[in-house]
Amino acid sequence: MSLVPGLTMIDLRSDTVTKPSAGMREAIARAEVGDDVFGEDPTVNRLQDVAARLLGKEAALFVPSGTMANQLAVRLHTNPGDEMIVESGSHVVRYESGAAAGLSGVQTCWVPGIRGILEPEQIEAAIRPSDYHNPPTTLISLENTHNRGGGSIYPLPTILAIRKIAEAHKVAMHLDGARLFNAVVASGISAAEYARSFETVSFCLSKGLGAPVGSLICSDASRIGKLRRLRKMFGGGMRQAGIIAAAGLYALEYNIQRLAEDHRHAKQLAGALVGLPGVRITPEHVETNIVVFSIHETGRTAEDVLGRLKAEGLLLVPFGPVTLRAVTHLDISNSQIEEACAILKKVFTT
Ligand code: TLP
Repeated sequence: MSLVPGLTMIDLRSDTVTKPSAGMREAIARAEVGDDVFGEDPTVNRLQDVAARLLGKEAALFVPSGTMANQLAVRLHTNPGDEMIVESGSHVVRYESGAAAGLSGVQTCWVPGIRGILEPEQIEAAIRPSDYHNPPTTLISLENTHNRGGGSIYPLPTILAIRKIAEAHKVAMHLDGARLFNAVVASGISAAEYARSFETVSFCLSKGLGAPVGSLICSDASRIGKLRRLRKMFGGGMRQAGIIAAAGLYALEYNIQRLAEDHRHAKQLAGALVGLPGVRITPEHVETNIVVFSIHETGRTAEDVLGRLKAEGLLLVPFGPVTLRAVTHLDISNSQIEEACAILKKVFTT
């Protein structure tokens, strides 16, 4: 439905805007349900089994959001007064309302990466020496793909090197894999291979995979048992959640491989942006479905440009005063991408 009368908006604000397809809605309608707080929802149980198997972990827990999955992991791995190492642009500290401090009493050590990726030496330097003046470093949280990094993929060798350091210092690792399957499809590396280096891994069903709600956190059975109790504490215990879990199962069956199409669309957008007056973008940096670009040299503000794009029928979001983000997803067709490219060209050349 258009936000501007007479215009059908092309919504590239986020891959969270996707709506359940007809097939997914049918799966939702057919879902068998039970009370999941009693562990009796067969569809939730099936989704958790499928997710655990995909990630090569013993067990998984269905939670309402990516934010809750991350924050449950923070709570699980840390005690109040501990420190966790994060990349400065990571979702867990930038977009989760201060939850690590608010819900777990954790101090965060922000390390700036390149397009969201940290080098092993940076992690090693950030781990606090054991001394009672220091907060104990008990968690390293990485993000793959990295949202503010422009959908960048964490190189597997870097993850493996970070894992060695974490083991040497007995520090746990959590992966915010909200868009892990974008990394899987683009790199050809399996989810289980990525997941092996982490005690806990979360991924979202409600982004590029197209489900309306839900994320999973995967780990060993003992940690999942503890997380189940913490989920209850955080208010995330759901009852007949099979209704939404059915959408998740559908998403995992039908919507993983098609992410390649979103990646192709993102590259097409990046290609159209290259060379537009005042726009800065490095197309080779567009690895998955997120396109981040600077409009600094246009002399216009993000707000101004976003208004002009909206008037032409294209929605993006600001990622800073002079930075914009576009995210491709399964509700966007080839012709809408072509139209989006034409709108960008018009707005930046007139
Ligand atoms: N990201 C949203 C916004 O919150 C910024 C978006 O539009 O991209 N981890 C990562 C890497 C995310 O990008 C997001 C959502 C989350 C976690 C949180 O997921 P939800 O929205 O389900 O809490």
